[in-house]
Amino acid sequence: ASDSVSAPKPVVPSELDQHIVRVLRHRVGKDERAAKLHDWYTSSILALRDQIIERWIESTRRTYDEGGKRVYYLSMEFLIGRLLRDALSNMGMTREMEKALAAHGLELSEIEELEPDAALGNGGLGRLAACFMESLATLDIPAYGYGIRYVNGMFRQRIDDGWQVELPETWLAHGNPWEFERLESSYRIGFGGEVVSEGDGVIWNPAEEVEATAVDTPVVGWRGKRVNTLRLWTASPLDPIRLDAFNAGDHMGALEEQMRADSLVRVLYPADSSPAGQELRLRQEYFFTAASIQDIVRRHVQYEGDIRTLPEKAAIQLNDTHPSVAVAELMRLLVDGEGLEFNEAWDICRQTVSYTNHTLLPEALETWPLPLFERLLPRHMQIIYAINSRILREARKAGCDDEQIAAISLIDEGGERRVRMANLAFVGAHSVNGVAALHTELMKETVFADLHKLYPTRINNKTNGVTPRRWLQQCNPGLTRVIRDAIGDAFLDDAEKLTDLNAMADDAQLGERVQEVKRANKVALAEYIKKTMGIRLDPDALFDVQIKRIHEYKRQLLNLIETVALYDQIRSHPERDWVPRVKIFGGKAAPSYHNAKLVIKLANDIARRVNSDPSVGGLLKVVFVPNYNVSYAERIIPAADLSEQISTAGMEASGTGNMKFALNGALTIGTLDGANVEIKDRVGDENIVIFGLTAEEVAEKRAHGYNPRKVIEGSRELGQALSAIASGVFSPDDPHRYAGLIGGIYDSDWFMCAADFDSYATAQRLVDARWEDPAGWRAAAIRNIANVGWFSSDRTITEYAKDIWKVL
Ligand code: 26R
Repeated sequence: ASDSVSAPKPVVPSELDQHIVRVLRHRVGKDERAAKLHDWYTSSILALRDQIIERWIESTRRTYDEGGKRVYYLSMEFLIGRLLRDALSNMGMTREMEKALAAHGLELSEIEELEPDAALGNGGLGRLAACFMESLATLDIPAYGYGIRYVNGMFRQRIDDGWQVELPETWLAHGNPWEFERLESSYRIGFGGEVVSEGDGVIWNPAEEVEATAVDTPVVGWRGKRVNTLRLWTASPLDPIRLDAFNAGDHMGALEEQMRADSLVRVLYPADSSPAGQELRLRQEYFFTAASIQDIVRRHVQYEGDIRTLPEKAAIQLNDTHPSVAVAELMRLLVDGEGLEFNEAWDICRQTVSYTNHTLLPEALETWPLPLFERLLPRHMQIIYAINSRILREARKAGCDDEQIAAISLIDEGGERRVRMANLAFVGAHSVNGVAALHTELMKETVFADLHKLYPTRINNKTNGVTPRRWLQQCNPGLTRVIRDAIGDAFLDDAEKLTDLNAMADDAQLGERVQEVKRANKVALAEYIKKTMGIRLDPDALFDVQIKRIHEYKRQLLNLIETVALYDQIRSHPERDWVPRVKIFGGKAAPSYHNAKLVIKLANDIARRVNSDPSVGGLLKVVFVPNYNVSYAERIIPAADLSEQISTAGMEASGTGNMKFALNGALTIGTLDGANVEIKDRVGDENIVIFGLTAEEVAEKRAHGYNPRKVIEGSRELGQALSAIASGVFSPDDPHRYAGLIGGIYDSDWFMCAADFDSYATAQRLVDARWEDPAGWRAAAIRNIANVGWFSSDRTITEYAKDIWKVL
């Protein structure tokens, strides 16, 4: 009350403050007194953006003047999240913005909350693309990200009575202050029709055409040295309305073209398990790939005049096979457009293109029915046949037998004939990389074994990384401060300098400060969960977290079975001094993935029962947080004590959450899978908890008969937990709900939940024991932080730049 009578503090408006007010008036059209929070939000971003644009223009000029090679990162997904905090921090303007907003009685944190998550991706692959964009700018590499400007990105997840419900996310509803539409950068994209020969060449007459128009978002690197461009394509019809049809009374038919164009950029495919068998997905892939390749070729010819120097000036990286058709599209432009000989075009293509594989799961390897491909892209089909005959002749000459030829072919001839996008990307690229050491070795031994024999130097490894700006500095300012006080600022520019912490890992004072920050982060998360879900969590309990897409190979089910076993144990032995635990789950299931959705329901059923059981006395709490996304990850990861990375060995290509948790001082419980293997090598065996079968042992069990029933009979704890779930203890309203899910473990257990259970449960009790020694736990946490700087995406991108793109 005394505030209202005392005179306002005289504040000298800062330059940024004045700028924000000018923007508010002239671009948003509001007076300070009438401005709503959202108007301030828009004005703040626009004012910041003005500063970014200066650097952007400067970066573009420099690239042009230097005439060096540009990197083009083609990706169906960019899982960016929010940009305000990231841009402010990288521009070094956070304090300035806080002050400017304070002058109007506003808090930056509340403005930040208004920004919707740009969720133009499913999970790991999309988030990796976003980290890479930030690192490319940080490392001052001229680069463009190319993708689709989806109107509806990842769906919003609601939990209704424990079940996942999908709602459309309308991230563009209030406009997007970050983006610029570039009407001058638009291209015609054709579909269907026929190919006719004309003289020496051929002409493709598409039956249908849409226009792709660029929408650009600036990507600021650390310390704002370079600003690169994320170029997302939007679609429009050549003819927005057919007036003849409209005037004849066919009002819907008149708008058909508009609707066809809209559908191309309408939704992100949420299916990250099943092959998207839909024609629309192939259309989306071709739409954004063709626009990107045309843009690259046009830019090159405009600056250089000669298409034959393309490999010296452009490196095109394919993020998985989704943009594989780039190989055929580039060949088409070189042969049909530029009039090059096939062989010369092929050399240019291979020198320019490279491909990253992100999964070995057979069901996620893209293939398209040949009739569909031929109908939609008849000229590309011809080119693919031409490439195939060349490759198969090469293979024959190298001595391949029929079986090897069949495996190498771009066409899968077994059953319904299909085009193999992975093989197309492999042969059309000079580099094919995996995303973790183990994954890369498995690529050589499994999916690409025969191609690898034919081209033994092509496969290489580039272990994934994450940007330490977003995943340490921005999401965990408390920890960042503690580290700066301990070892100085050098780690801010080189994450590998975090190793300086090793010398202090046992320092009690540092341990205490790290612990204080962790506790504060846990309190903040607990408050948020209380506010949003009404569940009360004890910040002194061990926060045990598994957040990622829901998938059988990621084994949320194994974690849940162990949770049930622990629940049983606590109830049978209440006298033991149990370590209080909070089990936090989060993640989305593909809408058509039945078992994944059932796992979400199971987590919620277990949570309801456990959380309301007075006999566990608060020693165990289970929470499934709804709508897990990038922003939620930024809240949860700094508050985690234990990171669950428990995929069936050999199935998780890399994982990147694992890196983020370790960087924020969580200990990992995990299998020897993906990048966990390399995390273990770096943090040391004593600072990580590894359990379970190795990839080799999994393969061997699958090949030589594995009897899950026998395993279950041999483990009382496992047997009881499985029976409890299967018999409806957690689903009294529908006792058979989980009979099928659990039956799958008895019958086949493809993902080895039973095989790994005892080892996992034992590992969890070891975690408890370690938690009882707080000083030891803190030292291990510090050793994790100290030794995972290598997993910075700056290191990953430096390797791509040197080994694949040759730009450093
Ligand atoms: C074909 C289509 C439906 C589809 C399949 C699979 C679309 C998207 C995916 C997602 C896959 C390829 C993915 O996200 N892979 C993840 O890539 C991360 C970054 O390399 C890895 O860390 C992670 O292990 C891997 O699952």
